[in-house]
Amino acid sequence: MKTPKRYLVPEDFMADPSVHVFNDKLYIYPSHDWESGVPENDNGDHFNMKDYHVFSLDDVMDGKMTDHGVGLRVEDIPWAGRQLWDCDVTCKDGKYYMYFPLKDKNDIFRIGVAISDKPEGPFIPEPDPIRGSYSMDIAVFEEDGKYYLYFGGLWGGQLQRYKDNKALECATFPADDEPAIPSRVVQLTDDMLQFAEEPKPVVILDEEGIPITAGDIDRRFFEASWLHKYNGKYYFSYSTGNSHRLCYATGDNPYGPFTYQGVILTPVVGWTTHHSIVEYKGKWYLFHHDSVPSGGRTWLRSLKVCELQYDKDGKIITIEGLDE
Ligand code: FUB
Repeated sequence: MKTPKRYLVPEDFMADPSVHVFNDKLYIYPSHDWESGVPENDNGDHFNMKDYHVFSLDDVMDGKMTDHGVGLRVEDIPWAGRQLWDCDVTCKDGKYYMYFPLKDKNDIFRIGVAISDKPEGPFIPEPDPIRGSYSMDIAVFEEDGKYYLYFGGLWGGQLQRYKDNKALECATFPADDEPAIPSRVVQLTDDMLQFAEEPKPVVILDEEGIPITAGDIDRRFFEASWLHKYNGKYYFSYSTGNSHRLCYATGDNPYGPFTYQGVILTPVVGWTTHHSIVEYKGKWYLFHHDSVPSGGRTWLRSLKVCELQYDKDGKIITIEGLDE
């Protein structure tokens, strides 16, 4: 389906939008791309982000985007090495918790927490990353006072360096006919600062109930986890990375397993694709990014939004990534 889309921040480069409704407004927490001069490679070194801006909006397709300025910067994080990638924010008891992936001084991705009294920040980082955290691309889903954190991504996201939540001596990719490396989900502690349990794999099954394999690159998880609920079902959505799609799978609870359903967004201009899905004022929206305004430079991405629709059976109607 071709659908009208809006670029949200035409004056700057922003990517990986995590979007939530707080105090009746939409708050957008993107990664902040910039021209750092780092050459492009499969490790993602060119995504050399150093701060986050926070935006809000109350009319999705036409309203003014308010830029609340910098919510967190890398130099304020005591354990920082480099690369602030996709974050997410949630609210508990009037406090706002930002979860962010950042490489530490040994160039290992860890997940940090930063706290604010307001959704727009500024966010004050905790002195250390979450114990036992690894990899990147955070999404937080809340239900009945429980907070579920989804994370993980392949290649530069370092997920292939871990198995059963332990670091491996060498990065290991499964053979093409073995189950794909899964995203992870974990509940947070009551104080929101640590993992309350061991992270669990987010298993995606095919229509016959068999785990999607590593060689099935059009359907397997790569990065950019997101969870939303529609008509009582849990929708786990993600990027397929090197096949450049946003796909989704549905399940009966936040841990899964989830059964593959289809493509949400076909490939966009640019290598990465990353999104969030949110309901606001009775409509559903897909927030994502592409590299059209930068002329295809993969590390300079622009935020976009469009409406997302379901058919009568709850299937998401596929959106065309290319507008022309
Ligand atoms: O923005 C850096 C990385 O690119 C993100 O963490 C991935 O999801 C991809 O969008």
